[in-house]
Amino acid sequence: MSDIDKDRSPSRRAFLQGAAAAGAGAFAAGNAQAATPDPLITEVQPWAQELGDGVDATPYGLPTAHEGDVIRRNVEWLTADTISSINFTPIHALDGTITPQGCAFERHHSGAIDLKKEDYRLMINGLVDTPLVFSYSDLERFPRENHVYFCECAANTGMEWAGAQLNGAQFTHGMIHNMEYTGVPLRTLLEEAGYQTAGKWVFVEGADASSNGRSIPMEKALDDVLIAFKANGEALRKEHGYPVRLVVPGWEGNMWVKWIRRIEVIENAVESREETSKYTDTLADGTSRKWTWAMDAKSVVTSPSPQAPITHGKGPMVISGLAWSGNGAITRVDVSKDGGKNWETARLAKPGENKALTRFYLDTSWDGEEMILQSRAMDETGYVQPTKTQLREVRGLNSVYHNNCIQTWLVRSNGQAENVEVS
Ligand SMILES: Nc1nc2c(c(=O)[nH]1)N[C@H]1C(S)=C(S)[C@@H](COP(=O)(O)O)O[C@H]1N2
Ligand SMILES: [Mo]
Repeated sequence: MSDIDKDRSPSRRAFLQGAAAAGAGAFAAGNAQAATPDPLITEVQPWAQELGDGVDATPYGLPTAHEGDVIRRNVEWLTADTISSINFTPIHALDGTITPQGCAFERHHSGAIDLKKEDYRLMINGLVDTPLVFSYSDLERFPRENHVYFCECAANTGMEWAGAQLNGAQFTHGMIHNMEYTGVPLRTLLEEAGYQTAGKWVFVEGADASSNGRSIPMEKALDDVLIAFKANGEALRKEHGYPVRLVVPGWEGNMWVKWIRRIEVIENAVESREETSKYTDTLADGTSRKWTWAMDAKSVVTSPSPQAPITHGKGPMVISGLAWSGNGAITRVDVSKDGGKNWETARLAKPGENKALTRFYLDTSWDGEEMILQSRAMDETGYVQPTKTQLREVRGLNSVYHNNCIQTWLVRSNGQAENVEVS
């Protein structure tokens, strides 16, 4: 057993000693050696001397002002304006796996539109026996399902191909969110319309100006695609496609059409559109790969990370992060503190779920030394997340999309972290 292994489950006593030694006031009362009494323990505080807010102070609750920096952020130089743009989920500051809609990344090609339920229509046409138009309340009459899925933009981590660039997990890995969707399987609606066997694809489009038209193979459309109208129990937010969006589990975000208004059953994929060909992947030999739909297994340490430095001293420490795979469930995540030379298996907070985020923890101890932190995900297909070098051998340096390489954070002895590369 290495020293690292021994340190993995610090005893409660060791934990308390560590905390007292680091000067944590909360333990002062029980510690004979503590010199100064902690007023937060010994004095009656202002919030205990007056009354708090009554109910209904905020009929729809907001996060406390003390968490005001847990927000989506945009990188201004990435796009010309905020209309056709993207922002990033503050994954460095969240825990668990569900992304609150209020801080889930947004990606719009022509802005987030305002569409009322009453004005909402969904048409199914093309190679079907009966073309149909559904209103919002029509959709509510079909048997519905609940599923948790991640949605990752194909461009997530796309700025990191040529070198470590953006300094924070929010910016390198924050084009992702994970919500519990309520909706009707697309299969149910296709069956209702009577899709014909000649139909090999569905062409899906949104009600916004960009329409974001995409072709999806019929096999996927009949498998797990959802017509979703709720996320995390409540209505979709405007920016995520209110009142109805497409959920395409495990596949790149651009296929998850928001404000979905039409589904056409077709024989051949629509390829003429600029949008459909935009997401090709450049390969190292200069050729391109046209379709890459599933998001391969990936992970990132969210804490510590550049925006979430270590603020405590030596001793017990929780390293935490997220892992996911568009091809199924995460089965294992390993963490390295020395740039990939040695690996320790992290604890999954829950068994990995199909095409959903998995939270991992390494309950460990920090000796105050520099760390070169990495995480490596494995999924149920046996796939192992590649290193940056391995991925570049196949994809070169000029790719943008589908970068699922192992991320490296250099954590300095002062607790500050930065985005780096190891060879
Ligand atoms: N109608 C429509 N759907 C859309 C888009 C869009 O611009 N218009 N953007 C797509 C892209 S590229 C992504 S990554 C996801 C992002 O979903 P979100 O904004 O809910 O995070 O929506 C997709 N669906
Ligand atoms: Mo995207």
